[in-house]
Order: sequence, then structure tokens, then C-alpha cells
Amino acid sequence: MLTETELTVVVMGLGYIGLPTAAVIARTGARVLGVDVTESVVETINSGRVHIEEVDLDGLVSGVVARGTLRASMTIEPADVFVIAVPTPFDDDHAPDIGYVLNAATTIAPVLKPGDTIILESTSPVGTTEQVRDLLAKLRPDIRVPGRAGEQADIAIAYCPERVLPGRILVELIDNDRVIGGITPRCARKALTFYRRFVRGACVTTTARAAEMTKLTENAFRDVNIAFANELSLIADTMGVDVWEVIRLANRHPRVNILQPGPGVGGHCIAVDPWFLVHAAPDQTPLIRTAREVNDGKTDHVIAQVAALVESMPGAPVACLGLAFKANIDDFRESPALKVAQAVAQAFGDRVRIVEPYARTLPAALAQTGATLVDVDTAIETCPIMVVLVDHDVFKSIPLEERADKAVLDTRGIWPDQPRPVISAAARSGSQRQPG
Ligand code: SAJ
Repeated sequence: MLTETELTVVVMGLGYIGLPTAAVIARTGARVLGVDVTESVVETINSGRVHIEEVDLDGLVSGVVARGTLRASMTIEPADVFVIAVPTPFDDDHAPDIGYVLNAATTIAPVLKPGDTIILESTSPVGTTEQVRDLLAKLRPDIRVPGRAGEQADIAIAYCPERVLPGRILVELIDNDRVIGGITPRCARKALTFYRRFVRGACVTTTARAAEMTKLTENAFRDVNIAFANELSLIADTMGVDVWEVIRLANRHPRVNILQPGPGVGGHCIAVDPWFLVHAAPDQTPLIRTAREVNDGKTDHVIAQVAALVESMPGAPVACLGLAFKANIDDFRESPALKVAQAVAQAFGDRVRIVEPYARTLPAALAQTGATLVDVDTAIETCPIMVVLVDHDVFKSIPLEERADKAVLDTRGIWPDQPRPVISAAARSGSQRQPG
């Protein structure tokens, strides 16, 4: 039996999931090698630093690198367990691209040996783990893969989706329950033994296909429920009712729990994963597809609302509060706030002041428009129009007396005491033309 220090683990992909996962496993005493295709990422980690912002990750990584239990490299090495945590983007037709997963499997193949375990964590279309198995079987005909040679397989292959929330990754990696889907039950049990080293939550085993669909289901569930809230916000705007008050009141019902409307859904998960289901079963997914369209449409609606408000006050500077895809993080991927700020800046140029405490400089495309990055106090002093795009704590803390005389469009409902903006019905409903 392996002792704590003898287990060797390779984590493929050192991004938002791979790096925290590698560091948490290294903390258990296992010897972990993180493999990434980007040289600067490898160098940064080997010097004990991090290339992404996540609460407490810097301290953890510097500790495990200093102890020698975590190293990074661009080159694969043999190991007992291989964890694949690479991106699975989609193309323009919303077709999932599992190329990075298959590349990772191709990289692992030459160093595989009997007894090894391969675990896919990347969000993946149903059937991907079997495709990994088939690819490994082709590349290494000398090794018996599971599900083909029955329980006589030489290696174990499983799917175990990550489900951690950015901003709470290190806590949720330990505390969340894990769904572990094996190509065979024996594969699932092998992977379960591995997760038991660092997971405090329950570890539940199933098939690889069920685990793959479970992950997609979780994020589609959230997307559909946010779409409901966003649709409510459009109805409430049309009727001149405060949507956040309606939701607060409706949620007093014991079986109602409505989520929050916003400027759209961002991040690299919830705005992406439901398409994997739509792509796989287009005729069975009218609800999931419509939810995606409602959430993307909400961003366009907000852009039109902001344009109408800014046009109604000629020459007045406008502050866009926030660029991140959600509160209190520095992640701008697929951010609706960024999309709104970009469109508004494109239309109104140097009238636009951006406030983003999590950015040191503006993204290049925004800077080109003439928009400037300012701090929150400057925005309050200089901008009669304020648009809340992200519910960062620092924005929530602005008291009414500092914004009472502003024309405010609050897409996140952080200032319930704000007097309603003096904007036309057309602007409320976002029915004016798009800017630009
Ligand atoms: N949002 C709303 N209204 C809400 C809740 C969220 O508009 O009531 C927006 C956010 O502002 C953001 C987007 O939705 O733009 C997504 O944010 P999120 O906090 O809902 O989720 P993510 O993308 O940070 O993380 C999700 C999580 N999945 C679920 O909650 C089902 C996380 O557990 C997953 O690990 C992660 O996706 C992932 O990697 O798949």
C-alpha cells in the first residue's frame, strides 16, 4: 500500500481549477507535478508564485512549492494518478471542443503503466471519458483499458467534475460532495480512494456518463433559474415595478426561491455548459436553449438602457461600476459587465469612466475607446450618471447621500434606497436603438 509521500500525481492544466487542485493534493503529502503548455505559468509556479487570483491560493502554493511537494513542468512524467483539468471551450456553432482533453490524454499515453488512474475533471460532453479511454487504447495497445477487457483492465479511468465556486475554490475543493463516475465500478472505487485523501464532503460513485451529464445539469439548472429572474426584470421594468422587491416578497413563500437578475450571465461555466446539452440533444432542449438566449438578451437590453440614459443627459460623464463577471473577483471572462462597458465606451468614448478595483489597467479594447479607469471616489465626484454592473462590496458601501442626486441604472439591485432614475419608458424597457 502507498504511503502518503509515495503517491505521485500529475495534474494536466494549471488554470483556475488545475492549480488549486494540484496545491491541495500536494498539501496531503503526495508528490504532485503540474503540467502546463505555457512556459510563464510553469516558471511562475516553480518560483512559488501564482498567475491567478484566488483567496488564499498564493500562500498555499508558496508553501507546497517550498516543501517540494508541488512542481510544475511543460514535460509529462510517469505518475500513479493523472488528473486532467484543461479547458473545454465551444466553437461559433456552440459545438463543444474537446481537443485539449484529447491532447492531454495523448500526452499521458507514453508514460502510462499498469495500476495507473486517469481522472477527467474538465466539464465535458457526455461520452468524453469513453473517448479518452478509446484514444488511450489506440495509443497503448499493450495496456488493457476498462470497459473493454471487463474487470481485467490494467488502468482505471473515471470522470469527476469540479464544482467549485470562484472566490471559494480552496474551501469548496475540500467541503463539496464529489460525483465520481467510473468507466467501470472498479474505476470509480479507485478514483474514490484518491479523492478521499483531500475531500471532506461525500464522494458518491456512478457511471462516467451519468457524472458527465450531472455536471452539465448543475450549470444548466442555474442558468435556467437566472433566466427566470432576468425575464422577471424585463416584465417589472415594463410595469414600473421594482423587481428586487417582488423577488424578496415572492421568496417569502416556503417553496419559492428565485435567483437575482443582473446584466446577463458571465464566467466560463454557466454561460457555456448548457450549450453542451443543447448541442447533444437539440430537439429535447427548448427550455435550456431559451434560457441561454434570455440571459444573453438581457445584456443587450442593458446596453440599450444605458445608451438611452446617457443620451438623455448630453455631455454628462458616465461611470460604469465593475467589469468582472461577478462580485469580488478579478475574472473578466465572458463578463456581461465588460460587454456593456465596451459597448457604452464605443458609443460615448471619453465620457465613460470605468471603476474596477480588481483591474490595474483597462483591457486594451476598452482603453482604445477613450474611456478611462478611475477610482470610486473620482467617479462619485465627477459622474452624474452611474451604472452598476457588478455588485462588488466596495460599490455596495456607497451611502445614499453620495449618490442621491445621480441618475443611476442599478443592474444588480445593490442600492434599494436609490430614487428611481429619471429615464424614459423607452429607456426602461431598453427599446431604443443599440449604440454604435
Ligand atoms: N448570476 C446572476 N444571478 C444570480 C446568480 C448568478 O446573474 O442569482 C450571474 C453571476 O453574476 C455570474 C454568473 O451568473 O455572471 C455565474 O456566476 P455563479 O456564481 O452562478 O457561478 P460561477 O460561474 O462562478 O460558478 C459555477 C458554479 N455552478 C453552480 O453554482 C451550479 C460552480 O459551482 C461551478 O464549479 C462552476 O460554475 C464551474 O466551474 O462549472
